[in-house]
Amino acid sequence: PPRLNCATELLDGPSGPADRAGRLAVLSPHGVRWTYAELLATASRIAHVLTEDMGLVPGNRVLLRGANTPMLVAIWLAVVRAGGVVVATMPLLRAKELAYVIDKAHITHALCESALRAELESAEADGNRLRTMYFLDEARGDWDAEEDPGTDLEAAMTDHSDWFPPVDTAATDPCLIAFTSGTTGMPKATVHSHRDVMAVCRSFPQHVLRATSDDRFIGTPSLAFTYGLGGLLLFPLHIGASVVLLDRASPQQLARAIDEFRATVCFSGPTAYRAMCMDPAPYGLSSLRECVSAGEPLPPVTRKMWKQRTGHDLIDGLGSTEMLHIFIAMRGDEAETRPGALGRPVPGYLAAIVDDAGRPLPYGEVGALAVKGPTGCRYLDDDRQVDYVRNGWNLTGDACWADKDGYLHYHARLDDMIVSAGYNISPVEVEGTLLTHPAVRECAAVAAPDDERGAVVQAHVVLANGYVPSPELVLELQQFAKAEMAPYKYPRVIAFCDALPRAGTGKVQRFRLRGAGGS
Ligand code: 3SK
Repeated sequence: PPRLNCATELLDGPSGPADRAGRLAVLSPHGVRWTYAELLATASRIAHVLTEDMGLVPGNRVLLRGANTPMLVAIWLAVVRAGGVVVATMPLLRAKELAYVIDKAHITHALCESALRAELESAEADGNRLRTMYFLDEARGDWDAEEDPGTDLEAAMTDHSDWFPPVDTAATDPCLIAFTSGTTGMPKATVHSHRDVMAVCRSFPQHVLRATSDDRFIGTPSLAFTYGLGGLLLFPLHIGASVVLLDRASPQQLARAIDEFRATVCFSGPTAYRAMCMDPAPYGLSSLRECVSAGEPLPPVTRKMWKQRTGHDLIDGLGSTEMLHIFIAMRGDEAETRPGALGRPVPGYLAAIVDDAGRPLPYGEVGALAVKGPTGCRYLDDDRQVDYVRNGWNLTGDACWADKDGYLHYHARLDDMIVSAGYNISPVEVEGTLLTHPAVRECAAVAAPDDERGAVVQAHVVLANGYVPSPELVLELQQFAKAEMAPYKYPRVIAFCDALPRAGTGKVQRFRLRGAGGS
């Protein structure tokens, strides 16, 4: 429809609020259990605070800063219900990064968890442009208005009604500005509308995930990362399911919470799934029904380990902040017959593999992935828009190839491809191979400059428990890689490290590994 407020759709569902009022909507390990009626009441009170106490008018941009909690979900819905535009930020962002976001997105208001206020205050040190309120850190436990007036937001909420009529917005009005993780330069701000939000709710979850209102969602990605926003807010609420919000989510904490809450649908990344297999905690994970992996390429060995550990196949997905969510995916049960494939376009999206001039390439040839569908890239004020969208196709920056049945196979991020002595080497393949060696817990392959070959493959390796770095182990890993892949792909340089540098999204920051030493 031309008029649409997606927060209403998410809170009320297709049959109106009465239908789902008593169902559980959001839960947390700190004891919160809100029904849809309670979530609506909380979001309504916050929307009143925003509009009446903080002077928000439709179109204002509101910075959100907090861990994944029920309160953050209510705030997200409140801002959108009031016609505002959410700009959610990763909890780990420092003052300088926050200042960039505030400036770039023309933020006027902020709602920030009290435990995270210091960096926001220093981001604002040079001017007090924002109208800001703070809310309680979830780990402080249940909040009781009588005993503890809390911080500004909770105190202000008590004065307001628990019903806020949604602002009448156009479907094409922006409701979200999401920043990319900035692995290749300054983060880009992507703008998404109410219609975009509804479009992603009706594509991947409906056609690939096929969750129902009886499902209970859980997972690790931040709500500030659109992967987490979809999996842990938009998708469960759209279908009237429940979601467990984990403010801290190490793989161990995730495994424990899956068991404790009997979660059925999990959104996470390959590293967490692998860690749950490598350090098996005494949690059965038997409640799980569907598990989604995205954010980083899924190594085949991780898929296999997860199946052995849980009996379930992972759903692999490729998405981007620009497209809002997943546009290529494969259900786990298809994985058996399509080993190594990434998947097919999610219904609603089209994909093509093109050369530098945008011409389609034959099956089997590696080229740039181009996609189009109900969502697409709209950068805020950024020259890079013309590089991303050409002739209506979004160039995602991924290199893939397609087989004759229309399945796409992942090669690498275009920026990460390694060209060595004229060979085009996929770091994803090198990593996937090294990960099958028992000594390797995590790894990332990058190009290291080399006088003779132009570049060579350098692997940064985090060792599994019980292994220590040594020249012998370097040789062993190199021999192993040569035996498993065409020898020109083996890592000529190997560097051991304690952890890979990662962005708040969990993505490896390869730019920080290029040029870092090794043997
Ligand atoms: O950036 C990604 O990897 C991603 C994956 C799935 C959904 C959304 C995003 C941004």
